[in-house]
Amino acid sequence: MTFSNDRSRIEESDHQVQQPRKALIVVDVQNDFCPGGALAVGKGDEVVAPLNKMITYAEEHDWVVVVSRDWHPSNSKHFQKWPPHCIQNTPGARFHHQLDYHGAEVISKAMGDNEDGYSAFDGFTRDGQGMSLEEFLSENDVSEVYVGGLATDYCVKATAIDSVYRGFRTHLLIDACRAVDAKDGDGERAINEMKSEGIDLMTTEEVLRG
Ligand code: VGL
Ligand code: ZN
Repeated sequence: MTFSNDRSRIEESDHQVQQPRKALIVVDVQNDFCPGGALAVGKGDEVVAPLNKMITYAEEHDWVVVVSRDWHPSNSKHFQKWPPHCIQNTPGARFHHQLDYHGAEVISKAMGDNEDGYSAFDGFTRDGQGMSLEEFLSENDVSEVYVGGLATDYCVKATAIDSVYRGFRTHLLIDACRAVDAKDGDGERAINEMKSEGIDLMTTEEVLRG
């Protein structure tokens, strides 16, 4: 290879404009939100299979993959509203053992004593000591986000709405989320609310088909 070819290659990379990227955000697929857990979501574990397919697809297409986790201190005031769940470093706070999260960036949220922290946008990288999710997505040139996980009527909804408010084009993976449904219809109402906020509803199959 000649010197001038080398030089032009360097200039190309110097001036390279980053293409906008997509991100998959997998919300709170943790043992306590799955059957047998402290705050079990009905059929919560059914999100694992479609989300694993999405993770594989995302990795093959150079997307950013994020998994959020509810990461509460044991004395959280959040436990005045909810049974204690997802306490830092306990088995209930671990990701579901079948979730393929190992290549993903982990976002820890709800670490304050007085914090509900439903949205993944309330969380941070590096065990909660690093950058916010929004900074992380910006650093990775993300403009479009796909959200799934647990639970539709709390953390998924809060995350998707924060995402669209922050200007990301936002899609909800309707087959890859499940609701707490404390009141009958909460999940359905959450989906309608997300839709009216401008969030696009899609199935995993639609994404995989391209
Ligand atoms: C969640 C209730 C309490 C969730 C977290 O992940 O949706 N729900 N804490
Ligand atoms: Zn919680």
